Amino acid sequence: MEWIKDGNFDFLKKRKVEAKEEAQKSVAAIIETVKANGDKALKAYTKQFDRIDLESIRVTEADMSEAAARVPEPVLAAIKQSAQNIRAFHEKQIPQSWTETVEHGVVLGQKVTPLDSVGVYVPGGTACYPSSVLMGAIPALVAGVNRVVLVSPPQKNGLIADGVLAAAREIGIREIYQVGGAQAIAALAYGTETILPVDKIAGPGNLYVMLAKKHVFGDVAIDSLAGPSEIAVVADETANAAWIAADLLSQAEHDRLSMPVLVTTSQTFGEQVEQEIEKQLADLPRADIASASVQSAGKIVLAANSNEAAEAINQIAPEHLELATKDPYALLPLIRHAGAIFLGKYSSEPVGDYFAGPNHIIPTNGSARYASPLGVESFVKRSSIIEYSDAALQANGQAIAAFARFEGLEGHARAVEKRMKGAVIHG
Ligand code: HSO
Ligand code: ZN
Repeated sequence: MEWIKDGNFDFLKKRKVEAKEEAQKSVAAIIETVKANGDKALKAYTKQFDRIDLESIRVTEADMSEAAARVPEPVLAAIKQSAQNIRAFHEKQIPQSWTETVEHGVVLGQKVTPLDSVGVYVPGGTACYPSSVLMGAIPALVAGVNRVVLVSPPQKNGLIADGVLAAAREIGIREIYQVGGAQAIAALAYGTETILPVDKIAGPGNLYVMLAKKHVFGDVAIDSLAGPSEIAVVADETANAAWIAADLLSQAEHDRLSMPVLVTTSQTFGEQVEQEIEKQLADLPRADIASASVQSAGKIVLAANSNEAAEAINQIAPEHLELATKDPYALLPLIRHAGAIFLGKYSSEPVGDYFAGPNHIIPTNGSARYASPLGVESFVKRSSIIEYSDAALQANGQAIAAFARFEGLEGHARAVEKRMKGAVIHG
């Protein structure tokens, strides 16, 4: 881990993974080919990238139930409980439509409508992510989205991971396609013979998936551009160094480019965590990935006091933040930029990844400065409601017409004045 003792956060500038032009070009080509050739292109790319000859792009009901039957009972029970917790949390987020009647009987309001259709991308790769099925799809279901579709790359055995299918089955998702990568994003955006296009694409993926989402944005909505996982921990000497080291490693094991950061007021504590990380890496199954992340992006920031610690966090704007200090609630008001905030010594980050209820699809790459975790509001939109009465039009018509004429829009002015009694100047 690199120590930062001078408050210099230049390392944050290197945080963005710059996409090579070559990758961008190949993503653009994949998208155009899927647009032109549909299912045929999906099968060809699946053969090329996943080395699978797809018989059927859509996962069958039988595949789903067989997959679920292969998942151990305690895991199915955990998926079920987790889904309940996630649903309960997200139900509190449902935005309500409202109208109000103001002066002259004018009615103003907002009508909230769920999106018609949503595609959730579930990554494949070195781990399998049934938890991301729940986190991506449940908010859309709670929002009332009619059609929630899942796409995920097939594994070496030619099928989507059992746990992913079991999680989808648990929450009632039946429309699943075994395609991944940029080709899956293109199919969701533009449709193929088998896959009808969706209105919004959500969920994390690798660099190609991210570039593809960026490419199709505008033709279809996207949630965000997720980068590698990040965790920042503010801890003082009252924290348990072994526990904090384990939490940092939990995110480091996601990706070689993940960023684990410790911010502490105690040099001794920082040194203890550093030693613990080395110790725990020794028998961590994904030590190769975790140690690459620790070495390339791991930081220990030494802060003089809690104000400085909070300032460091606000500059980092981490995806996940743990406040493992004596009084985490005293620190909380100072934190302005963090995607998910875990308070106290028992709130280990994976509690949130799997179980607590809040979403684990959270802004990365410093975007917690302006963005929020995925939620029900990601899957609804608002329509404004306006009803003007006769009295309101008579009272305000002149002002509206004057405003319109000032903008040089005589037609607008006349439309309002037509309805005005007495003062109508034009026909
Ligand atoms: N920590 C990841 C989510 C995840 N963790 C899925 C385990 N499974 C999001 O940053
Ligand atoms: Zn995680």
